[in-house]
Amino acid sequence: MHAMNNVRFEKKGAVAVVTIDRPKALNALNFETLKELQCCFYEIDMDREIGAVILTGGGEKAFVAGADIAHMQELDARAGAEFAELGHQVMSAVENLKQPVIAAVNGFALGGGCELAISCDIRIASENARFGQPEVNLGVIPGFGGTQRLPRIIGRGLAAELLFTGDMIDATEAHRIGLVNKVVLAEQLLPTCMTMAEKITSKGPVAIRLCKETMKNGLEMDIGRACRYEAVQFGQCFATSDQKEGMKAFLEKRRAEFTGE
Ligand code: DAK
Repeated sequence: MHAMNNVRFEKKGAVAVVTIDRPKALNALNFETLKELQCCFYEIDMDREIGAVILTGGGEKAFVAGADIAHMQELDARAGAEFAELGHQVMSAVENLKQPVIAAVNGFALGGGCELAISCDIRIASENARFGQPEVNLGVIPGFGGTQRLPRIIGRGLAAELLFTGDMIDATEAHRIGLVNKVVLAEQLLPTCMTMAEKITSKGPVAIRLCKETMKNGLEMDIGRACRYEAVQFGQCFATSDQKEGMKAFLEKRRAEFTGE
């Protein structure tokens, strides 16, 4: 991994923890931070030892308070388009990563920060987390997929309200509307995410990868095609040693020893 100024990367067993670490700017995403995230996710995708990823923010106040407004203010049309393109690439890298990604939302997740959280597979929030798409306050629309991913997660009516009003919601409300999977005390946030990540990495690695890929791609299809696609992906499992070991271990009443092959 290259030296990074704004992102920290640690491996804890089979779990990678990625921390966006610019707490003085509430971890706002500037060009350099997005580039570092892009490199980091590229390397994680290639790393077969990593089975799950936790993405969080440095400090106690923010996950990510948005795209960096000071940086954006300087952009001309061309640089703006490049910035939006890079942001989209990072969000897609998270969404399409082979491994599941859990967002540990430890404070503000606003604008580009909310968009980053909704590119993850699972969101777990601390009690002080706040979510919102405040772009309309700045005279712009969400630029990293918010108008598209938010309605797909919480439905069109609720997404419209958040996008049009720019209102912030707290962790309890985010939980009520299905934006986060659970809410925990701040000090329990990383341990809770780690327990879930370790549970995921204890399963058959090929199955986890295929589950993510099949769910993601299938959601873009009609139900008939999606189910046929699932059948093909299900068939793929039978070409793996993980399937043979998983079923053999069950019948022998022992824990499976998966190899990810
Ligand atoms: N960018 C840059 N700096 C930020 C920031 C941000 N998004 N958010 C906070 N900071 C900085 C503050 O300027 C302050 O810096 P100093 O004054 O200490 O130097 C420091 O972080 C601490 O923030 P506050 O002093 O404001 O802290 P408070 O607790 O009082 O308030 C807050 C916390 C999160 C409510 C507040 O900071 C806030 O409202 N922040 C802005 C949130 C926001 O509007 N985020 C959405 C950004 S818009 C596009 C590409 C992308 C996007 C759109 C288009 N294209 C190219 C098409 C995406 C846009 C966004 O994400």
